[in-house]
Amino acid sequence: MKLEALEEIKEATNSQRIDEIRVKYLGKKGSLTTILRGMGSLSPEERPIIGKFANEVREFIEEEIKKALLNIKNKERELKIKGEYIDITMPGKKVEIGGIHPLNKVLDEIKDIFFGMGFSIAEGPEVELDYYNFEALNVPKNHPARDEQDTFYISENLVLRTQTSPIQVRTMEKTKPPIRIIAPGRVYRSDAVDATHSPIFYQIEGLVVDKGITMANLKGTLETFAKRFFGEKTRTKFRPHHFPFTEPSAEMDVSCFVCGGEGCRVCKGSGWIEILGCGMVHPDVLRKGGIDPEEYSGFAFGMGLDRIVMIKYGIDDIRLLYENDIRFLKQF
Ligand code: 2NL
Repeated sequence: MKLEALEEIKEATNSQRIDEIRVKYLGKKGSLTTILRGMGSLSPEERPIIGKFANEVREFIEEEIKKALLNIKNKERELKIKGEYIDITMPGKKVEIGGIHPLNKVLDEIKDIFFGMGFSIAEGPEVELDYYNFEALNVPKNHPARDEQDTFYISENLVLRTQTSPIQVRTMEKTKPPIRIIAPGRVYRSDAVDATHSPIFYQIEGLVVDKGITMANLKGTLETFAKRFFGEKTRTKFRPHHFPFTEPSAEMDVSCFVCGGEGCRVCKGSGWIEILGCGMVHPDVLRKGGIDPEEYSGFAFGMGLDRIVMIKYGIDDIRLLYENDIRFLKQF
């Protein structure tokens, strides 16, 4: 039995097996225990001899089990350490860092240019009262501009803003001139998606109100912006236009920053690129903003950020700005 137990202990490779062996020989129903129990039937002469021998066997098996367990524990520890081994000479995992989206990159540039001219940023809600989006901007309920803009209506008096002008109306209500703000933000129109239209896009508007503001201030400010953004050689051209909220109104073109005005693919051969609309704030709009047009005057402008980004980088499809395709975004 001694040899049989020894053999089994030697073959055991884990502590669970050792436990089984212990139960088999030394447990309550184990073989050695059975022998010790049977001692009652032995003669008084045999008893001490067999007893002594059985005890020796028990001690021997216990000792072997102890040794085997120690051995197994050491092996298990070794294996565990091997499994947790770290090769500190291996190159690290590369951490992918995101970039600034081209819309935000260009927005940051434009903000910086206007910060440099003393403007600050104003913000407002994207879900806007019909009053601030249309009514206060000289666009009454039956005005054709409301069809043109094909607005998303939340309810009769609540819309997704179609421009960021409502921010400026709210600013006029809250603050006394001088006002010098730009109002960037997301705007909405119920347009079908194609290469040049998206129902969600971005606008940057600006508003200046003070005593004695004239068209000269408008031109100076927007020319400075054009030169800082497209390059010092850029020339500007103001064409008469119409907006319900400004009078007079104009659109500003910049000389093509690619060909310098010669005519190329970017400017479609004309040498000029249209980049924004502007004008002197209509007296009725000032009045609705709580500002007396007899005392103050102002100019305002608005541009589509998406359009500017597309012109600047030569992007021919607006959808690229909203699909979040890494292969596209990586380039900026
Ligand atoms: C365009 C033209 C424009 C304005 C926006 C404005 C705002 C107030 C008062 C008067 Cl509160 N005007 N904004 C003025 C002229 C043009 O946007 O083509 N945007 C993409």
